[in-house]
Amino acid sequence: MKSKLIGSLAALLTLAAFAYGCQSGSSTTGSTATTQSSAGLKQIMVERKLSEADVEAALLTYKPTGQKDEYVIFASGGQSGQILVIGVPSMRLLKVIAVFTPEPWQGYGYGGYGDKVLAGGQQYEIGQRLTWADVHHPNLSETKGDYDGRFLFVNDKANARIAVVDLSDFATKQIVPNKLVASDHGGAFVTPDNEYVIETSQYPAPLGREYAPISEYKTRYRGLAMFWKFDKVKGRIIESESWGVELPPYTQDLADCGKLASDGYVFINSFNTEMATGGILEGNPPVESGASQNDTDFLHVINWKKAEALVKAGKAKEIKGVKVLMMDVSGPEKVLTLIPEHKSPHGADVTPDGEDIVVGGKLDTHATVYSFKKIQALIEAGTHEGVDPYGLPILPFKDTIRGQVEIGLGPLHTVYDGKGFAYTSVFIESVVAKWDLKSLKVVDKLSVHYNIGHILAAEGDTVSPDGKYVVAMNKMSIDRFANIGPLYPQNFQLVGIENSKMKLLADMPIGIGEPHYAQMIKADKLKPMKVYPMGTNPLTDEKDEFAVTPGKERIERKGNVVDIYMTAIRSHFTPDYVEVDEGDTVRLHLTSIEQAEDQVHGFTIDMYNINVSLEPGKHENITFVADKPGAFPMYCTEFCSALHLEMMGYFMVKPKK
Ligand code: K7E
Ligand code: CUA
Repeated sequence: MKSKLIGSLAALLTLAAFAYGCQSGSSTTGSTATTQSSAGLKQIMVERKLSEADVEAALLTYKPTGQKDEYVIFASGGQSGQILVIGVPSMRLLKVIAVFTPEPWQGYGYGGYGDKVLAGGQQYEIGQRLTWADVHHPNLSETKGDYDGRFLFVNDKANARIAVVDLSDFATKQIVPNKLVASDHGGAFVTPDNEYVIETSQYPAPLGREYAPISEYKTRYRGLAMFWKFDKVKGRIIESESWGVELPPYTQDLADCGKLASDGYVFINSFNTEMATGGILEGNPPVESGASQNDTDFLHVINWKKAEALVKAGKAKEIKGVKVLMMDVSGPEKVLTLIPEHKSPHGADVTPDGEDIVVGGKLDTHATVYSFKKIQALIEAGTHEGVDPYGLPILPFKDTIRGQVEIGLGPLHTVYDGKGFAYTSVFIESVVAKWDLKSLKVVDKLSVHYNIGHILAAEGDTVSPDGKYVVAMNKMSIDRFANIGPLYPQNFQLVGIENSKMKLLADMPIGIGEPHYAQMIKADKLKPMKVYPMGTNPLTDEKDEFAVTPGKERIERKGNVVDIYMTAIRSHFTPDYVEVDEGDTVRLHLTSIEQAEDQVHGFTIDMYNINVSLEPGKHENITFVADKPGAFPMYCTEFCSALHLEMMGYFMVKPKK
């Protein structure tokens, strides 16, 4: 057994040598160097108990220093409120983008531009400052149904917010709070040309964040699909041109946008059409069982292009200044239609050609494949088998589907390879199920470790997926890693899907929050800047009016307002000595006048909770009250040069007499 294994390892190494253009030949040609290293490798395999499959996986994923990844994943950082950027196939963490949570390295939320982004995401009328988020579904911007590498959108389930990240500098630019709903889940999904970023609610609540007793759940609680208008040139959501579609108080879950054949439509699965509200102490069943009584829930189908036209025609009602198309309009106008789904489903995933919508069974062993053509024909013909309590038409289930796939225990989400196969995450069974989109038969299953939630594919949500990798986003990792206490990391597992059998290639523990979805884009589609044009304010993407040029550094006082115009360059700040009086308002305008790649400075003042990152060319405006007297060192927080420690100064606050 062992010798056979080692024999094929030699063949594998030969292949590897060819693949990497190695000049030293192979064991079959008798090169001494390779023979010695093969012998060494054989020994390593034995000592480390590595199988041939392990070595192959290592060869397929290992990136020697300097070799770059082919793909980049943008993954939800879960409760961390951030986005993880991961290289594929190496599964190396490249960055954590600060989004909803203050992040010190990027100087996000410690005095600089990030404070303003975070402030934009607050609901001040509610009076609570939010410093975290439950990040679920990052989605890349699209042009003609293909990732264009320009922007990234993500939702905060807990507080119903959407964030916009600009991939020209990988910085969060905008957070928009939803004024109408109390939690979201079906977001952030984009329309194929990114006209809209979609956010649909999860747990129903009175629209506009009002109070209504739970006994009025059926009459006053509602869901909502929000269509956030996106301006691709400015790279910002335009709140005033955004609108919503009222939904019944079922618990809307995952959403996906139609494309190609189904362009112009949105699909949202749901659960709890029972409208259970819990109340265990009052003698009611908990939501988990109350919501699982009916045999079916509803797939919601929204014709968003028609909804948009109706909103523009003045058919919407204003709630808290937001235009909302109500159900008494959307039902009769065939804008909102329901289709039965098997009980408590999860995931609604449109195929790359837009023809089918796959809904995972969750509590059912099937995935249901709905046919868009059939759905559309029924809607247009006005055929329905009944209406729900809100007057919304319900299509006959049997006439809407192309079939059902017997998947296994707990199917959730489905992604595609663009070669005719679908890959469904199967939570309870802890497998990835690969199935044929034509025959609707499972053709391969791969065990993953453990309890896979989402699954993602290379270019997976585009009209033309790449079919090279999928990643299993596993919720549990029980015996996979060194014990680090009772809070275990989640586990991303890279799976090769180029051959008929799936192959597990690498594990990546995720030690920051519980991630949900992620998307994977070809790395060469990302074209971020390497340095900022001199004096750029990342909030506006423009040269700041207070940008400081070398030689123009100065301190100006008007009354008790002190303006400090400061520059940073290796290895000093100018000015490096600042004197103010206790109680003065300090407005620090700080420009990095570096233009060399990867020459980053930071800036902090002792005891003032100020810390900004100064990438080359970046400008920051920091305003604060000098309310603590003392002699405070200010210094550069990034090891920027041999004289980095010398890059410091004093910020003097003279006490009031
Ligand atoms: Cu399935 Cu919030 Cu996308 Cu997680 S959701 S698994
Ligand atoms: Cu600049 Cu350290």
